Amino acid sequence: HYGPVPSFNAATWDFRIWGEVEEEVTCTWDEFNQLPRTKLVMDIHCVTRWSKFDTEWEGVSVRTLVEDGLIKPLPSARFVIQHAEYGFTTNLPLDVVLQDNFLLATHYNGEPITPDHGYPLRGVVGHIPARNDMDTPYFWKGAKWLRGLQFLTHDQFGFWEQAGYHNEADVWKEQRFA
Ligand SMILES: Nc1nc2c(c(=O)[nH]1)N[C@H]1C(S)=C(S)[C@@H](COP(=O)(O)O)O[C@H]1N2
Ligand SMILES: [Mo]
Repeated sequence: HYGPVPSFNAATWDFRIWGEVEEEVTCTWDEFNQLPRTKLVMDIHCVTRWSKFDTEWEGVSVRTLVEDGLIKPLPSARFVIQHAEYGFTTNLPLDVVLQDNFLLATHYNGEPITPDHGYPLRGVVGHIPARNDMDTPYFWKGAKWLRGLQFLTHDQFGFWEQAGYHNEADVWKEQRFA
């Protein structure tokens, strides 16, 4: 990752959802922890040619939040930017964010995600083998130290994408650079 590992203060941390949604939402760390939780076991694949099998993640599913009416994307919403500490961003199509393999993850293999890997919250994007209608996404397009989601009508490159990394980053095609 780029830059230092940020510190976390539960009293001042908040999570914000804004943009192409019916209502903007902000929640505190306590409120975030009241949200419905999901566990997910999946293989992760990186565009740099490594895989890790049967990884277990726990956190909050954006799809569940939408199904429960806690997030109401407008019909115009088609892309999502994850916003993290220090202004780091990364962009994904909304249909990827709404897959059951996308999680706002607090735990990895039963333990809170470590500071280096995004404590207290990181976006996790992974592949489910049955879903071959969709590109296998780019595990690295998950923001560590995640603080918010912005819904957009049009795609807008994030930090690494602006720096010349491939926007789709299909792992099977090894799409590293644009
Ligand atoms: N906030 C933040 N998140 C980030 C990045 C970053 O620079 N800042 N880099 C991404 C990239 S390029 C990678 S490869 C992974 C690295 O995650 P890891 O340190 O858990 O392996 O984090 C992703 N998320
Ligand atoms: Mo990376």
